[in-house]
Amino acid sequence: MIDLHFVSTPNGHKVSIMLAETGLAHRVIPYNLLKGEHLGEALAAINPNRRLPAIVDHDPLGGGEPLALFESGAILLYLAEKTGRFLPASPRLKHTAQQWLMWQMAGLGPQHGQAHHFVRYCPDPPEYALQRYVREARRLLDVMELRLRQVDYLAEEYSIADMACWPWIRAARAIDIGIAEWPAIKAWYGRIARRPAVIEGAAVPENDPAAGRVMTLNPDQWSALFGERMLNAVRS
Ligand SMILES: N[C@@H](CCC(=O)N[C@@H](CS)C(=O)NCC(=O)O)C(=O)O
Repeated sequence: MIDLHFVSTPNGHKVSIMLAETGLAHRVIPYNLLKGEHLGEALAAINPNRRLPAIVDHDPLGGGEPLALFESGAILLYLAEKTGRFLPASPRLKHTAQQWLMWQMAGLGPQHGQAHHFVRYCPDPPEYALQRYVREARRLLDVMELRLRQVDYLAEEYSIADMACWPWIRAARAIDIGIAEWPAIKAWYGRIARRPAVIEGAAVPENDPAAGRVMTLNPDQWSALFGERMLNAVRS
């Protein structure tokens, strides 16, 4: 049994999709970020970074004590190794999949994340920051488009690299980026969206507090996500 510590965001959906794809037994433990539930000691014991998703595998690869893991990319690699699925068998394609997974973790996710911050959460966004992150978000889509003009999936076969990117592409509409501008991404997006496990994993659970486009947070909610409450949780 795997516990999935979860919030309904692109990073969370990467893992809920992988769990649906592999059919591994799991239970979802939802957190409400706006209430600061992720800042408490329960998550800190699993993830000192106090961010989601995280997992605890009670029947871990290699045996022994339950294994706690954080960072969605590391979790996807672990689940791929545990099941022997969704990482290509050939070394060439396996490393290609890992390359695109790292690209998602270091580029697409963080840069789109900053664009989401300034477009959706920042009360008075500076024009410079808006331009900087939306431009970079779009540039990364240009990069992905070039790749997907050559291949159906990022590592030629459907893999955890696609699972990592797909929820962030889905979320781009919330920052007014329409993927119709990138035809190869649009086709790739549709191929993946039709997979039954993606439909299942991407719907878990339907409690996205940030589903709307622009979020107006009260001061306490803002503090839990971006201010003193967030900072003090790690320092305490
Ligand atoms: N690189 C991390 C990012 C985790 C992350 O930032 N998660 C967000 C939700 S998508 C979170 O927990 N936010 C809470 C906060 O910012 O305090 C991963 O991919 O797992």
